[in-house]
Amino acid sequence: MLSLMKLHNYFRSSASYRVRIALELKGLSYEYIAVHLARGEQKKDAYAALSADRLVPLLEVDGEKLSQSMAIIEYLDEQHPTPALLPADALGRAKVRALAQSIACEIHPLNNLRVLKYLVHELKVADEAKNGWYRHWCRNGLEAFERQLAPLPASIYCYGNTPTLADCCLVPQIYNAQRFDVNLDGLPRTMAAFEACMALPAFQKAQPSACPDFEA
Ligand SMILES: N[C@@H](CCC(=O)N[C@@H](CS)C(=O)NCC(=O)O)C(=O)O
Repeated sequence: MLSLMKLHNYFRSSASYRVRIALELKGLSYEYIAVHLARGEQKKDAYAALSADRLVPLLEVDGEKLSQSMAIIEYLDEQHPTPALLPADALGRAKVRALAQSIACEIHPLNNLRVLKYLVHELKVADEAKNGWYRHWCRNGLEAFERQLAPLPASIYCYGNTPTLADCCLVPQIYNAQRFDVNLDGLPRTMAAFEACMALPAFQKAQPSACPDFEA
């Protein structure tokens, strides 16, 4: 008998948010286990015993522990193929993965909690300069994302008319960008895809304000 999946995550973590979206899109139920990143719970014994990288998300499934949001989402997509989060053709899959990785590999690592903390605590960067760093790399990455979308055929979501892995990555990034007051003007296709996603119940259920550990 298959056990209930457990998602170790944090309401504000964008990598966790990606996985929550994928789970909701696929209609998969899971146990929500909160790891309070701001209190450093990811480094404490209980979580460190589970997670080699001390990062969220971590998905426990059938006695296995899966890390890295993109790997988790692709695992879910392979195990539960409907609705598909990657196109059926190889070219389409490469394009969707490129969009997703533009966010997950280019923007997110530079603006991660531990990177921002290192800037402030070790390099003694002032809070405003740290926020400037965040805004710079986020805006720069989103402009690149918009340039990737521009030549694609018109579509409701990032790629095509059903949500894909790219949308799972985009929505949390825009949520964070809004928190840090990043200028989102002049990104028409990016923001149209974001708005279209947020009209869907799956994205609404996965959003931070709907999480059990949400704090305003
Ligand atoms: N590439 C990883 C990134 C995971 C990650 O950086 N998670 C952040 C939250 S979004 C985290 O756990 N940060 C804890 C810390 O920085 O100490 C993924 O996609 O899962």
